[in-house]
Amino acid sequence: MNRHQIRKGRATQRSAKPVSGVNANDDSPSQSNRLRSGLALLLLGIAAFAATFLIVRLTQPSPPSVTEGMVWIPGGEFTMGTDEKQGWEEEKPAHRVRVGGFWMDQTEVTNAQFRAFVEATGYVTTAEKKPVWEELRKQMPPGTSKTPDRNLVAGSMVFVVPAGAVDLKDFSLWWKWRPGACWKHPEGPESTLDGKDDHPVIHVSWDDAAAYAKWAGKRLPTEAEWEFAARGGLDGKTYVWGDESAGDSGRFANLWQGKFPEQNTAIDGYERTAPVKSYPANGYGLYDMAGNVWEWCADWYQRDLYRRRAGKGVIDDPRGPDFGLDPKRLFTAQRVHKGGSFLCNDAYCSRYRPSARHGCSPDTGMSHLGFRCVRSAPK
Ligand SMILES: [Ca+2]
Ligand SMILES: [Cu+2]
Repeated sequence: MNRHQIRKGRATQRSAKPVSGVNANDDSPSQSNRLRSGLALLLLGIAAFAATFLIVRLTQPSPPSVTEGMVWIPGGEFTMGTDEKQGWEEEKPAHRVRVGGFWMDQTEVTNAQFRAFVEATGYVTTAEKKPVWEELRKQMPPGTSKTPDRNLVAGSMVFVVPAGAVDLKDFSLWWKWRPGACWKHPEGPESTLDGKDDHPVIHVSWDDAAAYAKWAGKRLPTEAEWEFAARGGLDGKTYVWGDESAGDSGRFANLWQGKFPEQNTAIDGYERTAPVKSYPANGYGLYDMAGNVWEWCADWYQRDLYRRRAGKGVIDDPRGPDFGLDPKRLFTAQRVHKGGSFLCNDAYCSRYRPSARHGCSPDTGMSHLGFRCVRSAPK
């Protein structure tokens, strides 16, 4: 889905259906003068540390030190995609891929982290800008008539719980274009981030995520890096924690319990986003690699990519295709996102598995879509 299909849907709404120690192990010296000189050294040390700390603080602006809140992902060979029954067509077939080591954010980028970026740079996100018709038009079939100006308003896609049971084939029944929705106002203009500093930032487009990453001295992960990291060293498992289905247990991740999309029992404690680190980390110490929010990857999305990789042996550090192409949406180039969200459940999409993948136009923001960053190993 993209901003524009929705807007196009609005335009024709009346006629058709819209759309992240030090070990103090020194024993006490037996003589008091040793103790005194030791104490003096310690105080000196503290003073020197404080001075250095201040200098660093004052001379280095906002971006945090590059590996703060990150973990080292060792890299290696793994099985990407899946042949399992739960897998969707675009996840098949399973194939062998090798990635090099890299640093990865332990958590999804939070509202507090994103705010630091916006305050330091004055960055304005895609969802806060009035859409430009000339840009939208490139994503539509030739000859599409102009979207009325009244529909060209800043906003984003918000998940809205429908009043009752709905046709699961029609996502426009629970995804609503909401003018004024953006990262600061996740449910619409009246909503705020109060109490949500440690929740993942949402309503960020791919462009917004890439801009944040650049500012932080990082980059978005490739799809292969993301999936390798998500698996946490468990090769060929269905879930990031192993083989046990999450079901309605609410134990493993922030997912959907109850009947999607009209009834959310939130047994896991959260109806929408959850603070990062609310659920157990995977084998590499990464949190929320399943559920909570989808995460943008660097790659362009092509639905049939894995079929074209089949039989080609181990693929080395793939960077994705040169352009995005989904045969079902010919005019909309898409970027990959991974990991599923708080909306995922087995009955509807089951896309909280590490092999699951999805595409979205780079200018789209949604209330279940965020990101995290990686950093290449120093050469
Ligand atoms: Ca939940
Ligand atoms: Cu899902």
